[in-house]
Amino acid sequence: MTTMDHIALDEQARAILRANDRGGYTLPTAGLYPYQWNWDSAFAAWGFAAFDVDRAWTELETLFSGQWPNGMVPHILFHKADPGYFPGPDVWGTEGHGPIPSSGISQPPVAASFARRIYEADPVAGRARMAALLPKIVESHRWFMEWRTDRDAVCITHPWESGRDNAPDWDGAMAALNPEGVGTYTRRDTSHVDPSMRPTKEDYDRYIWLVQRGRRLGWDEARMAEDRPFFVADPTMTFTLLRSNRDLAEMAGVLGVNRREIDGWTVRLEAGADTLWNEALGSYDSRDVVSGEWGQSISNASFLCWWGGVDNPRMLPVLRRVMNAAPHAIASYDPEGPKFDARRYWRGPVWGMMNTLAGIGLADCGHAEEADRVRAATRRLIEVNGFAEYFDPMTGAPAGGHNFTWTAAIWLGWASPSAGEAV
Ligand code: 9WN
Repeated sequence: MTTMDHIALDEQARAILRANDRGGYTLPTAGLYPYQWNWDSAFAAWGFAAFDVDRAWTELETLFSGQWPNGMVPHILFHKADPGYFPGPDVWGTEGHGPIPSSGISQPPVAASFARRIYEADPVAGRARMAALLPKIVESHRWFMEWRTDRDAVCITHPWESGRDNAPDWDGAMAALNPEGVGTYTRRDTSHVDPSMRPTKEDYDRYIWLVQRGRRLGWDEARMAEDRPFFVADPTMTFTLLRSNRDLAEMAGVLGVNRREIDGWTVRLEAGADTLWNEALGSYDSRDVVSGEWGQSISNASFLCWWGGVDNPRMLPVLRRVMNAAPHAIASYDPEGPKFDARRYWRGPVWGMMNTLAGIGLADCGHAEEADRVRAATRRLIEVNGFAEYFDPMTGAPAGGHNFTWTAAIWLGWASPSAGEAV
Protein backbone atom coordinates (compact mmCIF):
# COMPACT_ATOMS: atom_id res chain seq x y z
CA MET A 1 0.00 0.00 0.00
CA THR A 2 1.21 3.49 -0.75
CA THR A 3 1.13 6.46 1.59
CA MET A 4 -1.70 7.86 -0.52
CA ASP A 5 -3.76 4.72 0.12
CA HIS A 6 -3.19 5.06 3.86
CA ILE A 7 -4.23 8.69 3.80
CA ALA A 8 -7.41 7.64 2.00
CA LEU A 9 -8.06 5.01 4.68
CA ASP A 10 -7.44 7.57 7.43
CA GLU A 11 -10.05 9.79 5.79
CA GLN A 12 -12.45 6.86 5.46
CA ALA A 13 -12.02 6.03 9.15
CA ARG A 14 -12.78 9.60 10.18
CA ALA A 15 -15.83 9.56 7.88
CA ILE A 16 -17.10 6.38 9.57
CA LEU A 17 -16.84 7.98 13.01
CA ARG A 18 -18.64 11.07 11.77
CA ALA A 19 -21.35 9.04 10.03
CA ASN A 20 -21.99 6.92 13.13
CA ASP A 21 -22.05 10.04 15.35
CA ARG A 22 -25.56 10.69 16.66
CA GLY A 23 -24.63 13.92 18.40
CA GLY A 24 -22.60 13.26 21.53
CA TYR A 25 -22.49 9.51 21.17
CA THR A 26 -21.48 7.10 18.41
CA LEU A 27 -23.25 3.96 17.22
CA PRO A 28 -21.06 0.85 16.77
CA THR A 29 -22.63 0.62 13.30
CA ALA A 30 -25.93 1.84 11.91
CA GLY A 31 -28.65 -0.82 11.58
CA LEU A 32 -27.21 -3.74 13.55
CA TYR A 33 -26.40 -1.70 16.72
CA PRO A 34 -28.54 1.46 16.85
CA TYR A 35 -27.60 2.57 20.40
CA GLN A 36 -24.61 3.62 22.47
CA TRP A 37 -22.54 0.65 23.65
CA ASN A 38 -20.20 1.03 26.58
CA TRP A 39 -16.80 -0.22 25.46
CA ASP A 40 -17.42 0.66 21.82
CA SER A 41 -17.84 4.23 22.96
CA ALA A 42 -14.53 4.27 24.79
CA PHE A 43 -12.80 3.11 21.59
CA ALA A 44 -14.78 5.69 19.61
CA ALA A 45 -13.58 8.42 21.96
CA TRP A 46 -9.98 7.38 21.34
CA GLY A 47 -10.62 7.43 17.57
CA PHE A 48 -12.04 10.95 17.78
CA ALA A 49 -9.00 12.03 19.79
CA ALA A 50 -6.92 11.60 16.63
CA PHE A 51 -8.68 14.61 15.07
CA ASP A 52 -11.14 16.18 17.55
CA VAL A 53 -10.18 15.98 21.23
CA ASP A 54 -13.24 17.93 22.35
CA ARG A 55 -15.55 15.42 20.65
CA ALA A 56 -13.56 12.59 22.26
CA TRP A 57 -14.32 13.90 25.76
CA THR A 58 -17.98 14.39 24.87
CA GLU A 59 -18.26 10.70 23.93
CA LEU A 60 -17.06 9.61 27.38
CA GLU A 61 -19.18 12.25 29.12
CA THR A 62 -22.30 11.00 27.35
CA LEU A 63 -21.44 7.43 28.32
CA PHE A 64 -21.11 8.37 31.97
CA SER A 65 -24.32 10.41 31.83
CA GLY A 66 -26.02 7.01 31.85
CA GLN A 67 -24.28 5.84 35.04
CA TRP A 68 -26.59 4.37 37.65
CA PRO A 69 -26.60 5.70 41.22
CA ASN A 70 -24.96 2.44 42.34
CA GLY A 71 -21.96 3.23 40.10
CA MET A 72 -22.67 0.85 37.23
CA VAL A 73 -22.17 2.14 33.70
CA PRO A 74 -24.65 0.15 31.58
CA HIS A 75 -23.55 -1.82 28.57
CA ILE A 76 -26.16 -0.13 26.34
CA LEU A 77 -27.73 3.33 26.61
CA PHE A 78 -31.02 3.46 24.72
CA HIS A 79 -30.97 7.18 23.94
CA LYS A 80 -33.67 6.91 21.30
CA ALA A 81 -35.86 3.80 20.88
CA ASP A 82 -35.14 1.85 17.69
CA PRO A 83 -37.07 -1.26 16.66
CA GLY A 84 -34.03 -2.54 14.72
CA TYR A 85 -32.40 -4.04 17.82
CA PHE A 86 -33.56 -6.77 20.16
CA PRO A 87 -33.69 -6.78 23.17
CA GLY A 88 -34.61 -3.11 23.56
CA PRO A 89 -35.57 -1.07 26.64
CA ASP A 90 -39.02 -2.71 26.93
CA VAL A 91 -37.35 -6.10 27.50
CA TRP A 92 -34.69 -4.91 29.94
CA GLY A 93 -37.23 -3.10 32.13
CA THR A 94 -34.71 -1.01 34.05
CA GLU A 95 -37.00 2.01 34.52
CA GLY A 96 -36.19 3.99 37.63
CA HIS A 97 -32.63 2.72 37.93
CA GLY A 98 -30.59 5.05 35.75
CA PRO A 99 -30.94 8.56 34.39
CA ILE A 100 -31.56 7.28 30.85
CA PRO A 101 -33.11 4.05 29.55
CA SER A 102 -30.45 1.34 29.57
CA SER A 103 -29.58 -2.31 29.90
CA GLY A 104 -29.03 -3.69 33.41
CA ILE A 105 -25.47 -5.04 33.05
CA SER A 106 -22.07 -3.50 32.30
CA GLN A 107 -19.22 -4.20 29.86
CA PRO A 108 -15.39 -4.39 29.93
CA PRO A 109 -14.22 -1.21 31.69
CA VAL A 110 -11.78 0.36 29.23
CA ALA A 111 -12.98 3.97 29.73
CA ALA A 112 -10.22 4.97 32.17
CA SER A 113 -7.49 3.69 29.87
CA PHE A 114 -8.78 5.66 26.91
CA ALA A 115 -9.56 8.71 29.04
CA ARG A 116 -5.90 8.73 30.04
CA ARG A 117 -4.80 8.55 26.40
CA ILE A 118 -7.17 11.36 25.46
CA TYR A 119 -5.94 13.43 28.38
CA GLU A 120 -2.34 12.88 27.32
CA ALA A 121 -3.18 13.97 23.77
CA ASP A 122 -3.87 17.46 25.15
CA PRO A 123 -3.35 17.79 28.91
CA VAL A 124 -4.27 21.47 28.97
CA ALA A 125 -7.63 21.00 27.26
CA GLY A 126 -8.22 17.75 29.11
CA ARG A 127 -7.54 18.69 32.71
CA ALA A 128 -10.99 19.95 33.66
CA ARG A 129 -12.74 17.20 31.66
CA MET A 130 -10.61 14.50 33.29
CA ALA A 131 -11.16 15.99 36.74
CA ALA A 132 -14.94 15.90 36.24
CA LEU A 133 -14.92 12.34 34.91
CA LEU A 134 -12.50 10.85 37.43
CA PRO A 135 -14.88 10.45 40.41
CA LYS A 136 -17.44 8.79 38.12
CA ILE A 137 -14.88 6.29 36.89
CA VAL A 138 -13.86 5.63 40.50
CA GLU A 139 -17.52 4.87 41.32
CA SER A 140 -17.74 2.45 38.40
CA HIS A 141 -14.57 0.62 39.49
CA ARG A 142 -15.88 0.43 43.04
CA TRP A 143 -19.06 -1.14 41.66
CA PHE A 144 -17.02 -3.85 39.88
CA MET A 145 -14.99 -4.55 43.02
CA GLU A 146 -18.13 -4.82 45.13
CA TRP A 147 -20.49 -6.75 42.85
CA ARG A 148 -18.42 -8.53 40.24
CA THR A 149 -15.48 -10.21 41.94
CA ASP A 150 -14.65 -13.73 43.01
CA ARG A 151 -11.24 -14.25 44.62
CA ASP A 152 -10.54 -10.76 43.23
CA ALA A 153 -10.94 -11.79 39.59
CA VAL A 154 -13.66 -9.85 37.76
CA CYS A 155 -16.74 -11.87 36.86
CA ILE A 156 -19.63 -11.58 34.45
CA THR A 157 -23.29 -12.23 35.25
CA HIS A 158 -24.26 -12.42 31.56
CA PRO A 159 -22.20 -13.32 28.46
CA TRP A 160 -22.97 -9.85 27.06
CA GLU A 161 -21.20 -8.33 30.03
CA SER A 162 -17.86 -9.72 28.81
CA GLY A 163 -18.34 -8.25 25.34
CA ARG A 164 -17.46 -11.73 24.00
CA ASP A 165 -21.01 -12.95 23.74
CA ASN A 166 -20.75 -16.51 22.46
CA ALA A 167 -17.14 -17.30 23.36
CA PRO A 168 -16.55 -21.01 24.09
CA ASP A 169 -15.50 -19.84 27.57
CA TRP A 170 -19.11 -19.86 28.76
CA ASP A 171 -20.30 -23.07 27.09
CA GLY A 172 -20.28 -25.01 30.36
CA ALA A 173 -21.98 -22.25 32.35
CA MET A 174 -24.55 -21.71 29.59
CA ALA A 175 -25.34 -25.43 29.29
CA ALA A 176 -26.13 -25.48 33.02
CA LEU A 177 -28.94 -22.93 32.52
CA ASN A 178 -32.44 -24.11 31.74
CA PRO A 179 -34.11 -21.31 29.78
CA GLU A 180 -37.60 -22.72 30.35
CA GLY A 181 -40.41 -20.20 30.04
CA VAL A 182 -38.34 -17.72 28.07
CA GLY A 183 -41.27 -17.42 25.64
CA THR A 184 -41.20 -16.43 22.00
CA TYR A 185 -39.31 -13.45 20.70
CA THR A 186 -37.97 -12.18 17.39
CA ARG A 187 -34.28 -11.68 16.99
CA ARG A 188 -33.25 -8.70 14.88
CA ASP A 189 -29.52 -9.38 14.54
CA THR A 190 -30.03 -12.20 12.04
CA SER A 191 -31.99 -9.90 9.74
CA HIS A 192 -28.94 -7.61 9.48
CA VAL A 193 -26.17 -10.26 9.35
CA ASP A 194 -25.74 -13.83 8.04
CA PRO A 195 -26.93 -16.11 10.90
CA SER A 196 -23.83 -18.33 10.53
CA MET A 197 -21.80 -15.38 11.83
CA ARG A 198 -23.98 -14.86 14.91
CA PRO A 199 -24.74 -16.72 18.17
CA THR A 200 -27.15 -19.66 17.99
CA LYS A 201 -30.78 -19.82 19.18
CA GLU A 202 -29.68 -21.92 22.20
CA ASP A 203 -27.41 -19.03 23.18
CA TYR A 204 -30.10 -16.39 22.61
CA ASP A 205 -32.67 -18.24 24.72
CA ARG A 206 -30.23 -18.12 27.61
CA TYR A 207 -29.28 -14.48 26.98
CA ILE A 208 -32.94 -13.47 27.16
CA TRP A 209 -33.68 -15.77 30.10
CA LEU A 210 -30.90 -14.06 32.10
CA VAL A 211 -32.31 -10.63 31.21
CA GLN A 212 -35.78 -11.72 32.33
CA ARG A 213 -34.34 -12.96 35.62
CA GLY A 214 -32.56 -9.65 36.29
CA ARG A 215 -35.76 -7.81 35.57
CA ARG A 216 -37.74 -10.06 37.92
CA LEU A 217 -35.25 -9.28 40.69
CA GLY A 218 -35.59 -5.55 40.01
CA TRP A 219 -31.92 -5.32 38.87
CA ASP A 220 -31.11 -5.23 42.56
CA GLU A 221 -27.45 -6.34 42.83
CA ALA A 222 -27.86 -7.64 46.40
CA ARG A 223 -30.83 -9.80 45.45
CA MET A 224 -29.18 -11.03 42.28
CA ALA A 225 -26.04 -11.96 44.24
CA GLU A 226 -27.99 -14.22 46.62
CA ASP A 227 -28.19 -17.02 44.11
CA ARG A 228 -26.25 -16.63 40.90
CA PRO A 229 -27.11 -19.04 38.07
CA PHE A 230 -24.30 -17.62 35.91
CA PHE A 231 -21.10 -16.15 37.35
CA VAL A 232 -17.86 -16.59 35.45
CA ALA A 233 -14.48 -15.02 36.20
CA ASP A 234 -13.34 -13.54 32.91
CA PRO A 235 -9.90 -12.54 31.60
CA THR A 236 -11.39 -9.70 29.51
CA MET A 237 -12.95 -8.09 32.56
CA THR A 238 -10.05 -8.76 34.87
CA PHE A 239 -7.28 -7.52 32.59
CA THR A 240 -9.20 -4.47 31.35
CA LEU A 241 -10.13 -3.40 34.89
CA LEU A 242 -6.56 -3.97 36.00
CA ARG A 243 -5.23 -1.69 33.25
CA SER A 244 -7.98 0.88 33.72
CA ASN A 245 -7.36 0.93 37.41
CA ARG A 246 -3.64 1.59 36.95
CA ASP A 247 -4.49 4.37 34.48
CA LEU A 248 -7.06 5.80 36.87
CA ALA A 249 -4.49 5.87 39.67
CA GLU A 250 -2.06 7.70 37.38
CA MET A 251 -4.71 10.27 36.52
CA ALA A 252 -5.60 10.68 40.20
CA GLY A 253 -1.91 11.31 40.90
CA VAL A 254 -1.68 13.94 38.16
CA LEU A 255 -4.80 15.69 39.45
CA GLY A 256 -3.75 15.53 43.08
CA VAL A 257 -6.58 13.20 44.09
CA ASN A 258 -5.93 10.59 46.80
CA ARG A 259 -5.21 7.29 45.02
CA ARG A 260 -4.95 4.96 48.00
CA GLU A 261 -8.28 3.18 47.47
CA ILE A 262 -7.56 2.77 43.73
CA ASP A 263 -4.09 1.34 44.39
CA GLY A 264 -5.67 -1.14 46.80
CA TRP A 265 -7.91 -2.38 44.00
CA THR A 266 -4.86 -2.86 41.75
CA VAL A 267 -3.25 -5.15 44.34
CA ARG A 268 -6.47 -7.16 44.61
CA LEU A 269 -6.88 -7.40 40.82
CA GLU A 270 -3.31 -8.62 40.39
CA ALA A 271 -4.10 -11.43 42.80
CA GLY A 272 -7.38 -12.04 40.94
CA ALA A 273 -5.54 -12.35 37.62
CA ASP A 274 -3.43 -15.16 39.14
CA THR A 275 -6.61 -17.14 39.82
CA LEU A 276 -7.26 -17.21 36.05
CA TRP A 277 -4.11 -19.18 35.32
CA ASN A 278 -5.13 -22.64 34.15
CA GLU A 279 -2.01 -24.72 34.67
CA ALA A 280 -3.24 -27.72 32.70
CA LEU A 281 -4.10 -25.55 29.71
CA GLY A 282 -0.95 -23.45 30.13
CA SER A 283 -2.89 -20.22 29.62
CA TYR A 284 -5.08 -17.60 31.23
CA ASP A 285 -8.60 -18.93 31.04
CA SER A 286 -12.10 -18.17 32.31
CA ARG A 287 -13.25 -19.82 35.54
CA ASP A 288 -16.88 -20.78 36.20
CA VAL A 289 -17.48 -19.73 39.79
CA VAL A 290 -20.72 -21.73 40.08
CA SER A 291 -19.31 -25.10 38.97
CA GLY A 292 -15.63 -24.49 39.71
CA GLU A 293 -14.78 -25.65 36.17
CA TRP A 294 -12.34 -23.98 33.78
CA GLY A 295 -13.60 -22.69 30.44
CA GLN A 296 -10.74 -24.58 28.74
CA SER A 297 -10.43 -21.72 26.31
CA ILE A 298 -7.35 -20.08 24.89
CA SER A 299 -8.91 -16.94 23.50
CA ASN A 300 -7.89 -13.46 22.44
CA ALA A 301 -8.87 -12.40 25.99
CA SER A 302 -6.10 -14.66 27.35
CA PHE A 303 -3.70 -12.37 25.47
CA LEU A 304 -4.95 -9.25 27.24
CA CYS A 305 -2.58 -10.14 30.11
CA TRP A 306 0.02 -7.70 28.72
CA TRP A 307 -2.59 -4.95 28.44
CA GLY A 308 -3.19 -5.60 32.15
CA GLY A 309 0.57 -5.27 32.78
CA VAL A 310 0.87 -8.98 33.61
CA ASP A 311 3.93 -10.19 31.71
CA ASN A 312 3.77 -13.93 32.22
CA PRO A 313 6.64 -15.47 30.18
CA ARG A 314 4.58 -18.60 29.56
CA MET A 315 2.07 -16.68 27.46
CA LEU A 316 4.44 -15.61 24.65
CA PRO A 317 4.88 -19.12 23.19
CA VAL A 318 1.08 -19.60 23.40
CA LEU A 319 0.55 -16.38 21.46
CA ARG A 320 3.10 -17.37 18.83
CA ARG A 321 1.47 -20.76 18.37
CA VAL A 322 -2.02 -19.28 18.03
CA MET A 323 -0.75 -16.66 15.56
CA ASN A 324 0.99 -19.35 13.50
CA ALA A 325 -2.16 -21.48 13.43
CA ALA A 326 -4.12 -19.11 11.17
CA PRO A 327 -3.02 -16.76 8.39
CA HIS A 328 -4.70 -13.77 10.07
CA ALA A 329 -4.03 -13.04 13.73
CA ILE A 330 -5.28 -13.07 16.46
CA ALA A 331 -8.11 -15.59 16.29
CA SER A 332 -10.61 -15.07 19.10
CA TYR A 333 -10.38 -18.77 19.90
CA ASP A 334 -7.42 -21.11 19.38
CA PRO A 335 -7.61 -22.36 15.75
CA GLU A 336 -6.23 -25.68 17.01
CA GLY A 337 -8.89 -25.94 19.72
CA PRO A 338 -11.90 -28.26 19.40
CA LYS A 339 -14.52 -25.49 19.23
CA PHE A 340 -12.92 -23.26 16.63
CA ASP A 341 -15.40 -21.77 14.15
CA ALA A 342 -13.78 -19.29 11.74
CA ARG A 343 -16.94 -17.26 11.12
CA ARG A 344 -19.04 -17.45 14.25
CA TYR A 345 -18.45 -14.24 16.13
CA TRP A 346 -16.34 -14.85 19.27
CA ARG A 347 -15.56 -18.50 18.47
CA GLY A 348 -12.77 -17.85 15.95
CA PRO A 349 -12.94 -14.51 14.10
CA VAL A 350 -10.31 -11.81 14.51
CA TRP A 351 -11.38 -8.62 16.27
CA GLY A 352 -9.26 -5.56 15.50
CA MET A 353 -9.96 -3.88 18.82
CA MET A 354 -8.84 -6.95 20.79
CA ASN A 355 -5.67 -7.04 18.68
CA THR A 356 -5.11 -3.42 19.61
CA LEU A 357 -5.28 -4.05 23.34
CA ALA A 358 -3.00 -7.08 23.04
CA GLY A 359 -0.60 -5.23 20.72
CA ILE A 360 -0.28 -2.13 22.91
CA GLY A 361 0.14 -4.35 25.97
CA LEU A 362 2.89 -6.36 24.26
CA ALA A 363 4.72 -3.18 23.29
CA ASP A 364 4.42 -1.81 26.82
CA CYS A 365 5.91 -5.03 28.20
CA GLY A 366 8.86 -4.79 25.78
CA HIS A 367 7.78 -7.50 23.33
CA ALA A 368 8.32 -5.36 20.26
CA GLU A 369 8.51 -8.22 17.78
CA GLU A 370 5.14 -9.70 18.73
CA ALA A 371 3.61 -6.23 19.09
CA ASP A 372 4.69 -5.34 15.56
CA ARG A 373 3.39 -8.61 14.22
CA VAL A 374 -0.07 -8.06 15.72
CA ARG A 375 -0.17 -4.51 14.46
CA ALA A 376 0.96 -5.44 10.94
CA ALA A 377 -1.63 -8.22 10.78
CA THR A 378 -4.39 -5.83 11.86
CA ARG A 379 -3.28 -3.18 9.39
CA ARG A 380 -3.31 -5.67 6.54
CA LEU A 381 -6.76 -6.96 7.43
CA ILE A 382 -8.22 -3.46 7.31
CA GLU A 383 -6.32 -2.46 4.16
CA VAL A 384 -7.59 -5.45 2.25
CA ASN A 385 -11.02 -6.00 3.81
CA GLY A 386 -12.16 -2.65 5.13
CA PHE A 387 -13.59 -1.54 8.46
CA ALA A 388 -15.53 -4.70 9.29
CA GLU A 389 -16.82 -5.69 12.72
CA TYR A 390 -14.59 -8.81 12.65
CA PHE A 391 -12.68 -10.98 10.17
CA ASP A 392 -12.30 -14.64 9.26
CA PRO A 393 -8.81 -15.65 10.52
CA MET A 394 -8.39 -18.21 7.73
CA THR A 395 -9.29 -16.03 4.75
CA GLY A 396 -9.36 -12.50 6.16
CA ALA A 397 -12.90 -12.08 4.80
CA PRO A 398 -14.89 -9.30 6.48
CA ALA A 399 -17.74 -10.47 8.71
CA GLY A 400 -20.60 -9.05 10.77
CA GLY A 401 -21.41 -5.34 10.43
CA HIS A 402 -19.61 -2.89 8.13
CA ASN A 403 -18.36 0.67 8.60
CA PHE A 404 -17.67 -0.29 12.16
CA THR A 405 -16.80 2.40 14.68
CA TRP A 406 -14.22 0.60 16.78
CA THR A 407 -12.41 -0.75 13.72
CA ALA A 408 -12.20 2.81 12.37
CA ALA A 409 -11.11 4.07 15.80
CA ILE A 410 -8.28 1.59 16.23
CA TRP A 411 -7.13 2.31 12.69
CA LEU A 412 -6.74 5.98 13.59
CA GLY A 413 -5.30 5.35 17.06
CA TRP A 414 -2.96 2.47 16.34
CA ALA A 415 -3.16 0.43 13.13
CA SER A 416 -2.66 3.17 10.53
CA PRO A 417 0.94 4.04 9.63
CA SER A 418 0.02 7.61 10.51
CA ALA A 419 -1.33 6.68 13.95
CA GLY A 420 0.34 8.60 16.72
CA GLU A 421 0.99 5.79 19.14
CA ALA A 422 1.57 8.32 21.87
CA VAL A 423 -2.14 9.25 21.88
C1 9WN B 1 -24.62 -7.39 22.73
C2 9WN B 1 -21.58 -3.61 19.94
C3 9WN B 1 -21.50 -4.91 20.71
C4 9WN B 1 -20.10 -5.13 21.31
C5 9WN B 1 -19.92 -6.56 21.84
C6 9WN B 1 -20.32 -7.54 20.75
C7 9WN B 1 -21.75 -7.28 20.31
C8 9WN B 1 -24.05 -7.20 21.32
C9 9WN B 1 -24.83 -8.04 20.35
O1 9WN B 1 -21.86 -5.97 19.82
O2 9WN B 1 -22.63 -7.52 21.39
O3 9WN B 1 -24.04 -6.50 23.61
O4 9WN B 1 -26.03 -7.79 20.23
O5 9WN B 1 -24.27 -8.93 19.71
O6 9WN B 1 -20.15 -8.84 21.18
O7 9WN B 1 -18.59 -6.75 22.24
O8 9WN B 1 -19.88 -4.23 22.34
O9 9WN B 1 -20.55 -3.55 18.99
